[in-house]
Amino acid sequence: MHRLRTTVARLRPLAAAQILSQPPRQLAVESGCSSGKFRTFSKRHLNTPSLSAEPFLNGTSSNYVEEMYYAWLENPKNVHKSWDIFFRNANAGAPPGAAYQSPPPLGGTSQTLAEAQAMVAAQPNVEKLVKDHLAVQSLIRAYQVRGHHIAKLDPLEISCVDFDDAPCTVGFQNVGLYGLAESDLDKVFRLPTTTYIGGSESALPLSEIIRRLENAYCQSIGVEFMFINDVEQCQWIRQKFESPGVMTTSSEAQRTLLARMIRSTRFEEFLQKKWSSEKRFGLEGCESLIPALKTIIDRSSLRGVESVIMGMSHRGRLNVLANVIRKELDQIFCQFDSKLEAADEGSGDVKYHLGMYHKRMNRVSDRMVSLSLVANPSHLEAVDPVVQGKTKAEQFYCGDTEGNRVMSILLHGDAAFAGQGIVYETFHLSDLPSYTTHGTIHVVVNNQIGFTTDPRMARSSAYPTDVARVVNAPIFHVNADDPEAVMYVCEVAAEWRNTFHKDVVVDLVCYRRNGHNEMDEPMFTQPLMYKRIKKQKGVLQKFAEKVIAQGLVTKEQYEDQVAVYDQICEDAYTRSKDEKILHIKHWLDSPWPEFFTLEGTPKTMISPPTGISEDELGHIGNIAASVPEKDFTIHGGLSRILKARANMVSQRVCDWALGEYMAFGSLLKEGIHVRLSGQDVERGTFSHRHHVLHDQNVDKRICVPMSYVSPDQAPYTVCNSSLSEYAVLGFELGYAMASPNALVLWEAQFGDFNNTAQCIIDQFISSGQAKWVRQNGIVLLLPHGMEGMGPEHSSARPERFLQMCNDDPDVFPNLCPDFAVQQLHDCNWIVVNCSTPANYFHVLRRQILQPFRKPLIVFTPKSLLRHPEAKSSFDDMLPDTEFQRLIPDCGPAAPDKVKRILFCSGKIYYELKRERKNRDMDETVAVVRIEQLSPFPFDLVKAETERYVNADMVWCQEEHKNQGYYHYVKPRIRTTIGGNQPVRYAGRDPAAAPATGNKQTHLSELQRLLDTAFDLENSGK
Ligand SMILES: Cc1ncc(C[n+]2csc(CCOP(=O)(O)OP(=O)(O)O)c2C)c(N)n1
Ligand SMILES: [Mg+2]
Repeated sequence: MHRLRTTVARLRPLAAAQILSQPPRQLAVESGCSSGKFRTFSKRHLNTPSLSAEPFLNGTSSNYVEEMYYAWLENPKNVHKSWDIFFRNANAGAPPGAAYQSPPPLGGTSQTLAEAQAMVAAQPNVEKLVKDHLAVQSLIRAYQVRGHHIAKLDPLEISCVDFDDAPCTVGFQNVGLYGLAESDLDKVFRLPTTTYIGGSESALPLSEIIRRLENAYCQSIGVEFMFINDVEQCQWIRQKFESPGVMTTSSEAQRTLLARMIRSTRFEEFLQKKWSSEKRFGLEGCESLIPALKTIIDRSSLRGVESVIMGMSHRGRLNVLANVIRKELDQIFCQFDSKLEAADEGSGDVKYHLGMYHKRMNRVSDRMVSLSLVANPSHLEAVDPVVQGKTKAEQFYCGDTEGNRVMSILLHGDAAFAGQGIVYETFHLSDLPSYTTHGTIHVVVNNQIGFTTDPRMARSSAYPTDVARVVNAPIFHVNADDPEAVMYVCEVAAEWRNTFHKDVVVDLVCYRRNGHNEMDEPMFTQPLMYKRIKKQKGVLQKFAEKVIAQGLVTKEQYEDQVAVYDQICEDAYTRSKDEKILHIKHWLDSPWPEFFTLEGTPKTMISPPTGISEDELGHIGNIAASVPEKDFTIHGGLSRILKARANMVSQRVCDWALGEYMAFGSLLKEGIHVRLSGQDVERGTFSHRHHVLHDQNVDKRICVPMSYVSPDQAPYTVCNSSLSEYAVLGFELGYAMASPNALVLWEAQFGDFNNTAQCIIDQFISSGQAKWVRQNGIVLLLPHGMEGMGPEHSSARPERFLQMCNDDPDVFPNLCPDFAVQQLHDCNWIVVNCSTPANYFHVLRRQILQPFRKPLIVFTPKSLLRHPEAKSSFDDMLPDTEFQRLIPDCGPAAPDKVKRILFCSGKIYYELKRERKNRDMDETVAVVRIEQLSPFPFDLVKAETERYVNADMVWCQEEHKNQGYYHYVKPRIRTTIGGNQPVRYAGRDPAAAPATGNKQTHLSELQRLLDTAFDLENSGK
């Protein structure tokens, strides 16, 4: 009783506040109602003046009146006589304020209105009755909204979630408004349709109502869901948690749970016993994570899911690999052997970062399920969008348009979930048509600490999970020391995901028995918490004692089960000693078996030609210039653009957009799926692309001409993204992971913005293959160029990409016959700055036709998109043409007369060309374009330097000296020429910002650098 009173007292302020804060709602009439489905109302009676004028029909009371009204509609005898009269009067059109008549006594049968009125005096308590019902209804709602505040979620009972200080209690005055007294506890109240606590009963005594609500909302599970706008979804959740007896666990389920808890717990104990001084980021304190994940997978498999893609950080990762994905234990154990040599090239990675893919039979569903855990870096949560992208791609390839066959599970730490912005950015992809994975199950290992920082210092929200509320995901908090509750919550989460295809969060409130890693002393910083943890009985022990006491298993049976698993670990340990070599490739999360040989090497080292036929160029060009749908009105300006395209096609030339069209269109025709994603990519930031045409007269009617290239072409996806670089680039990287046979491109709005996705670039794109032997052919399109647009909108920071290239500046490579392909094969990524549409066309096609996959970074132009000279003839795209890593000077410069070779890359070429002409120096200066910066075309640069025997060498760039390409190319050119000659510099001075904001300064800087470049007397700086 004490507990009951406390509960009511704590919930009461909410009820009062709700009554005050809700706007008056008028009576409505149900237009269709069935059990389990919330009612919808027609407006028929909404504005009945008699109703709106009744003084008691305000605020939340209208809910209660609605309840009464439905009941009365079903059968007038269902409600008290007073309500019967009221509704009869209202329906008969009683004038405002007159519908209400004080009620007749109970039991009357056919009193007239006059008789009923005569009874009023005998029924002074009707108003109290209404008020009490309203109070009960508010109480029920209060439990649904805030029951989780008082649920017993924290196994340590030191909960860091302090609602007294949280804003949700601010402003709750008028506590007394709640108005229920202890004497009301035995009174029977009719239950509203917004609760399922009654089961088959429609009315219950108040004490029982509270008891059942406490059971549903205030035990080991705290449900946060009342912010969800969708009524059907709210009702679904209520039913799952309120229905009497819904959480009882069968004996069979308990047995399975016990077996899984044993594995989870003993696995960590085994590692601790064998490698006590090794970091493993153990799961102790949250052992129920393993049965939780297994339950989610079981349930999802039963619902038809065939592939589950997971992402997680360090905590419990080895345990998940062993007991969820079922990586062979010996393979895990041998990772602890410091003497094993690595079999693969590259850096490899620590054991708790590696990925894994495994297909196995799910014993519960008897269906095969593929499980993959995506390799991830230390950078917490960075893997989230990658997992989503991979999931989306797998859904795409198997035609799973609703997420029925492929799903993702993301695991999070409490500190990271609250602190890392990528979590929020990833949530915002969850409902976008081209990015949705149709619901992700998020599981938070909420051990109430992040390294040494406790939540009071780590977040400003009550729960670590509040970020999920932005997408209306229900959040199920659960005490992880109650494994049965955990199982139940996970079942509901899986059902939710597979019913509504929306995100859901399971917050496993637990603790961390050791320090951040097994070597850390947690008492330095969390003395009281750890004193408490030291006294905490392990969850397996508690659960085992419970089921032994229940008679589910005997103590001996339990001990036998433990011994059997311990022996499994011992045997695997013995086997692991036979391993001599560590193979990272055994830890691949996304194998491409048909793309590689069995050994995982490319099937050939020949890169096929990238040119296409004249017919094909003409055909694709015409598609690019057309509106292939009938009666489709495009904007007049766009008509002109398409007409200009048609003209170009008839003249056999391409501008940048058309070159790109030719690459995409031809690949699509060859069965290669193309996906281009990023901010405003459909039209193109610079209004040059126009891959999606919009009917000017019909809302949302669009036409994508690229989809009309050929009847049996691969699908083309072009999608404007959410305004996030980090999440969207991560997503596309994940998408590209799923298959080698797709051209996946991410375009930055301006190249500058790639740095908000820096973590994906550093941790995945540049180093992914070295760490995880996993190839990826993602393409980054980064608009770049100094055009007087200010410090931003200018530089995609080529210097950073080039600094991360793995080719050696000081070693001149062996120029074997297949040098160009070999070089590509060995590099970590390819960096290009194409100066012609044809070269852009070839490099995109090469990306797919080459026999391996490497990330491709393309610095793309802005002003060149419309530059009259930046056009390519069809001749440069025909079958015998290819990507030019270096474009030699093609003017009249005679080798022996040339005094200077100006090496450059990108758009500055056109400025140099113009200036050279103006200065009449075409014969004395050769301008050589390095189109593929990395891997560096040593062979072609060598040929150029040998051609112009009397020339000095200058690197010319429009970027500042400490930026751009200079520091990358200089040592490589010097290595090429044997260090005999200096490589001088013509460009902007070093600077902190990438570009000036002053147009005049921009132009004078440009002129200065051109002056330096062509000042043959002064040999540069
Ligand atoms: C982006 C990032 N910042 C900092 C770190 C260093 N770091 C590793 S684990 C950790 C604490 C994480 O806490 P939590 O998310 O609660 O996970 P737990 O270790 O408690 O399971 C920190 C700060 C990191 N790995 N990534
Ligand atoms: Mg934590």
